Parts: sequence; structure tokens; C-alpha cells
Amino acid sequence: MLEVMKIDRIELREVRLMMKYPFETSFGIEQLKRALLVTIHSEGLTGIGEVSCGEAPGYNHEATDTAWVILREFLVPKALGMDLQHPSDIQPLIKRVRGNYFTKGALEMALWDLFAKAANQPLWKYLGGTKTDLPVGLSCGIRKSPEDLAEFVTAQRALGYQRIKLKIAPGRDVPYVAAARAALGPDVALTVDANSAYDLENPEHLKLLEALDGYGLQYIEQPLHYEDIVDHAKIATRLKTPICLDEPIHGYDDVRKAHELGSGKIINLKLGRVTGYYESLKIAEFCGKNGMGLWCGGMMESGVGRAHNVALQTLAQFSHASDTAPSARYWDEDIIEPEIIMDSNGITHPLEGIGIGVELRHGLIEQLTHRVETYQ
Ligand code: OSB
Ligand code: MG
Repeated sequence: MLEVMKIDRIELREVRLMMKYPFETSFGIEQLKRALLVTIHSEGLTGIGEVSCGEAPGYNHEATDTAWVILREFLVPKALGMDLQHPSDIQPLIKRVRGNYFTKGALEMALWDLFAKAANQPLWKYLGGTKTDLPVGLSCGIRKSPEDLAEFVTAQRALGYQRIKLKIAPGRDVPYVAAARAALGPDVALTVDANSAYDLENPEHLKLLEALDGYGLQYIEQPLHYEDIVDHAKIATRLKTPICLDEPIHGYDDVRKAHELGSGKIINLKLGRVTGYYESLKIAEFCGKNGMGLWCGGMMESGVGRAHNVALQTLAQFSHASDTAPSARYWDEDIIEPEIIMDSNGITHPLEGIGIGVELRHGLIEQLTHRVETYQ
């Protein structure tokens, strides 16, 4: 069945959600989530995606306000009126706008939701996903002391998470990792994420990274510069612990090059950061064929982005626990129904409704809306 979907109308909506906890990383502290929801209307159906970048350009160059402008000025006007036979028909437009990955990704993921709905299928099946028991890991912000961290991860681990990831920064690393490892014992999968805070040319930083090698970490995520895959190949040869890449991976080509250089053995795949499913599917296939580890990262998404992440994680090549923590980790009340849940073994399951598989809580969304614009 080849149905042509014409993009009739696009809504941009910023909702502001307050997280239950402030979340500290090497690039700052965040508690307010400004989620930008992109809804595409076509043939009486809707598809929805989320721009999940930060409010400030601290993780990468993107920020909520620049995403809004890029969508309004450069993406929405070109997308309106398009006739599409498949979500990949948006790729020429995605390629014409440089950078702005999360921004483009929201439009792209909305299209996949739309097409899955047109096909009357759950999105995860439409994507070709097969996994139904999805292991979940926790991403833990930097805490005020090693003791506080040990207490926090012990309590969180008791909820079932299959892996605990600690945010680190130079000087807020080795004693914290030591405390978490001592609290969790030797068998719990433990990882660290530096969000690009270390510099290979700094001998102190090098010593710290080498010291982390002693804690049986599953991987070290993005220790070096946010666009780098060259220095990561160098550090990979100096450490026993595998390197996982996050920030510099914007699509299939980056994964291919990272593999060729030996920059990392594991990929944190963020759906938005690689401009959506088209690149994600290519990355998953490449990782599977080349023995690279793969898991789905998060950006403290609202339930909309999170439901997409859960769908993505059903692809057969996903090999490690993903940052798809349940809604209750972040929000008193999520904007979707049902909320994302996790069982006491740290497992979540694909959502069985059609498309992304959740309904929107429209009343709550109205209350949280900061601005909304519709284009047609
Ligand atoms: O580096 O993975 C990251 C959150 C915001 C920005 C960057 C990152 C993160 C997380 C949180 O680690 C993952 C989540 O629980 O959504
Ligand atoms: Mg990361």
C-alpha cells in the first residue's frame, strides 16, 4: 500500500515542565525542561515529535529558542504542502539545512509517527523492531558528595535499573566513582559520562581518566571534546575501559568513521541528535554488522520524546541498557497516557498503541504551554 501523505498543517508548541530534581552535568545544572513539540497534520491524522535539546547550547550548539527559529523560518515553510510516500522523503530537506540535528529530528520523528498511524501499526513494529524486553539504565547527575552519591545510587538501584551511569567532571570523578562502586558492589553495570569535560592535552585529565580504569566500568561516555572522534581514538588505546561516543555522532557517517578510527566501541544513539529514524536505522544496522555496542540515550525528554526512544530501542541491534527511565523519574505528571513505566527488574516494554503508542494529556499540555503557533 502506497499512500501519499500531504503535510497540511504543522503546530509548534513549547511546553515547560519542571523536573523533580535538578540535574547537574559537566556543562551545567538544569531543572526546567522546555520541550518543543512538533505536530504534523495530514489526511486527518497527526504525528508528533519533540526537540529535545537543552534550553542553553551547553550539550551541543542547539537551544530551545534557536530550534524554534530554525523550524519556523527554514523547515516548516519547506515542509508544508509536501507530498510524501515514506518518511524518508523528507531527507532532501533535512540535508539542505546544516547542523540543527535535534531540531530537524523532531520533524522527522513526527513523520514516522504519522506514517505508522496511517499504516495502523505501533511505531516500533513499523520500524521493524523486534525486542520486547527493553533494559533500562539510570543517568545520575553529579551529586554534592561521594557519600550522597552512594546513598542515591543505592536507592535508585533498588528500583530495578540494570545499569547506573554517573555524570562526572574533572575533580568530581574518581572519589565519586569509587563510592558508587563500593555501594553497588562489583556486579552492577556502572558507567560514567563526562559530556566532553576532559582534554587529552591536560596531563591531570589524563591521569584522572586512567584512574577510572580501575573501577570495572562498562564504558566511559564522551570524555573528550563534543565534536571529536580523533583524540577519542587515542585515549581508547590507553584505557582498558571501552569508550562510548555521544555528542559527536550526528548520523551514520560519523559512526562509520568512528569505527574506522577506533574512536569508540559503543554508541549512545540519541534519536534527535542523529536527525531521526532514517539515520538511526542505518546506524543500528552498521553497529550490528560491525560488533559495535548500541543503546538509546536520553535528553530528559517529555513523554513524547521518551515514547519515541522506547520504540527505537526495540531494534534488534540494541545491546546495552538505554537511558529510557520511567516518567516518574523526571515528572510528577507526564504529558502522555499511559506514562512510561519500568518493572522491578529494570525492564520496560514497547507501547502497543498505534504510532508512538500514547495519548496526549491535552488539558495538562494546555496548562504547561508557553507558546504555540500553527502554520498551514
Ligand atoms: O549526555 O546523555 C547525556 C541529559 C541531558 C543532556 C545530555 C545527557 C543527558 C543524560 C540524561 O544523560 C539521560 C536521560 O535520563 O534522559
Ligand atoms: Mg552522554
